[in-house]
Amino acid sequence: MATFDETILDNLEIELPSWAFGNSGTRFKVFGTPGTPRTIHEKIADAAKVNELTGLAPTVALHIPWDTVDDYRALAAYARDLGVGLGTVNSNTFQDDAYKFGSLTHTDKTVRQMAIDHHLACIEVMNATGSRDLKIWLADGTNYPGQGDIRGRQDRLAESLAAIYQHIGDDQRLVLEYKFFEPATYVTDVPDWGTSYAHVTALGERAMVCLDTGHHAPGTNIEFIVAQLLRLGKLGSFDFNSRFYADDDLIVGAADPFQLFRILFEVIRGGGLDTGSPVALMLDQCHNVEEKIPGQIRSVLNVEEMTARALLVDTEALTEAQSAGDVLGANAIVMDAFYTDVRPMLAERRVRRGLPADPMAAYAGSGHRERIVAERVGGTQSSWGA
Ligand code: AOS
Ligand code: ZN
Ligand code: ZN
Repeated sequence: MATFDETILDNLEIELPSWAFGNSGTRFKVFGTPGTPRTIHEKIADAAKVNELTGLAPTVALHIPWDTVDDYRALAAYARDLGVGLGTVNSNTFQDDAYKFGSLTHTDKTVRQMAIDHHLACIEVMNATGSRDLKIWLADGTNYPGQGDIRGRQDRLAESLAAIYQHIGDDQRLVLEYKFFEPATYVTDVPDWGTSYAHVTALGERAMVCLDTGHHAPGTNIEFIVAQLLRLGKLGSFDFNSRFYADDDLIVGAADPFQLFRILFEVIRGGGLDTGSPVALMLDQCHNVEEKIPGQIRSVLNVEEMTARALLVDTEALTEAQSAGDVLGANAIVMDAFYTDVRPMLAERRVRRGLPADPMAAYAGSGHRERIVAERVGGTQSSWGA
């Protein structure tokens, strides 16, 4: 069996989004799942279960205000007791009526200030939880030509981001996510990596780009963007998921495992998984019809599996083939790694580290699902966006 230095796998950490454990849906229907968490505490407990069985998911991302509590220090202590930490804090300026025509880009200074203040409140949460990253994704944009002044919106965005960035602590970062459309359909104010890059570069060192794999037009070469951002030192984090059509938020690696392999190959190539790298890996997914805890287990295993395959690329031979102009030889080296079944090796590695060889089967046989279904009755199940 092919082997490689396992340090990168040892260091692999994938943050889970609290909202993945809540019920979510399409525009048409949110199907409930029995046993769905009713509180952020139950969401954290579910995330801790994923980590317990995989050893891959030591932190949970929060979403404010969905995960609002009175005492964030106590919440961080609760998470610690379950063996996980609280990670990225995600802001939300896409639910209030006030934001109908924009948040950080709004023409009305009062609305812009309200959106800025929300981010400052998120930084306060980070100060209490010890979180490093504030992740900003904006729904801001317009639907019709003429509806807004494209240039003016960029100027206001830059100003608002600067007001937020001033409050980012020395050990904290602001990561700005881009998305090419939705909910806006004509102009999105942060539509692409270039726009995000321009804004975070203007802000300073502690501002970076967040790349959500589902936020690109079909056919986009995402690994090129990864390589470029790493080269520029501005790739801060990933929101992993997969897509068939739009921003589907499906299980990472489900739609196109080869694309995930190519992305992870470039991450490794650029030092993104080296010790001390600034690149944070997160999931940003919704489980509409499948079970949520197994959905998250499957997701982190997919990332681990494609990382292992990417590590198998014989980079020395590849460089030689590239320099020799051996097109098919170079391609074969990459494909050989991609086609290698690393699952037996990863199962053996898990056992060596005191983890179940097959975390999916371990969960199914643990009785945990039956327990939470019986326990979590009454109250209101959490929903994406509720
Ligand atoms: C929205 O499309 C973005 O992917 C966000 O990162 C994320 O899904 C959202 O903030 C979760 O509510
Ligand atoms: Zn995202
Ligand atoms: Zn998204």
